Amino acid sequence: MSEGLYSMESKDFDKTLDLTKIKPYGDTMNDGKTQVSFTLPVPNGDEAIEAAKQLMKKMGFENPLVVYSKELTEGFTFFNCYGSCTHTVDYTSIYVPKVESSVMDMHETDEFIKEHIGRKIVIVGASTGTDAHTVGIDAIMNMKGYAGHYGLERYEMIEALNMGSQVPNEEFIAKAIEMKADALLVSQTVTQKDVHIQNMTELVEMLEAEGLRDKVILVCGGPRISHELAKELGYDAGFGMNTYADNVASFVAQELDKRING
Ligand code: B12
Repeated sequence: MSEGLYSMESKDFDKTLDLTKIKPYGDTMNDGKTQVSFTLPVPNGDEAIEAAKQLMKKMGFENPLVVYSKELTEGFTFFNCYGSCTHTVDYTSIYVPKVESSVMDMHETDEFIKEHIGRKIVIVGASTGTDAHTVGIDAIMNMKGYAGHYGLERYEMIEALNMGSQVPNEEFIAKAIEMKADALLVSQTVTQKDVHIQNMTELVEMLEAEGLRDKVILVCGGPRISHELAKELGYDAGFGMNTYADNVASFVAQELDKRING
């Protein structure tokens, strides 16, 4: 067997992993190989492909390659491109604020609530404002749950009400008052033009005006929500993708315990 090719390659491979300067990995360490896709508002053709390549260079990609281009509708072309990223990131200096609670399963949370709170916790949730996406809040609240994790409605020690989608902030607050909610769960999926920021901020302002903000645990979630953003907007916690009811229930139970029992 000819060993030439293989031995050459392994000798030439860059295997240096420097966590202070990481970049995308394609075939070998530090090659920076990245796939990027975008649409330009021009008809497909040689000029469009050249424009896409020039844009890739401006984005910091060396050797840009357009591997696919297709006119989506008249005057708009979609591109799939490859290139080598020239930028790096210092992984060792990264800090991501996260919700500080230990995650318990449903039974552990129910036991925790019995022991520390001594009554059912009332939780009201909704996809608020103009947002019509229900699957996220359903995943957290519906009895049957999501990906093998039961939702809040299944918890023995949680009284959960899922108000569904497109719930105006006024209605959401009115229901919270009526049910004497301990915690409010807001789901926001559409983030176009930052509509979620406006809507989430409005809720905080309305709760403050009603003198309710400190009386409830305010939690938000959605695919583009982070704990950091949630805190910035005046929420107690924020959860993003791959959240389960376990994460939320554990946080709410432990936070309520802190507030009631110190
Ligand atoms: C299904 C869907 C719809 C359905 C929704 C049906 C329904 N009953 O929900 C319909 C067709 C109605 C729809 C409409 C629209 N949609 Co839509 N939709 C989707 C789609 C395909 C899936 C979303 C979903 O169900 N995900 C599955 C759930 C389980 O994931 P999740 O929501 O992220 O939830 C998890 C976490 O985020 C978190 N979580 C979510 N909420 C909460 C809340 C709390 C309190 C906590 C703790 C955690 C939590 O936990 C969940 C479980 O882990 C996505 C694309 C995609 N593949 O994601 C687009 C998408 C979300 N839609 C999009 C858009 C633009 C729209 C429309 C504006 C389209 C239009 N021009 O009309 C409209 C908006 C209508 C409106 N007024 O809101 C964009 C949003 C872009 C953006 N960032 O703003 C997406 C990303 C598609 C895209 N790539 O463009 N959509």
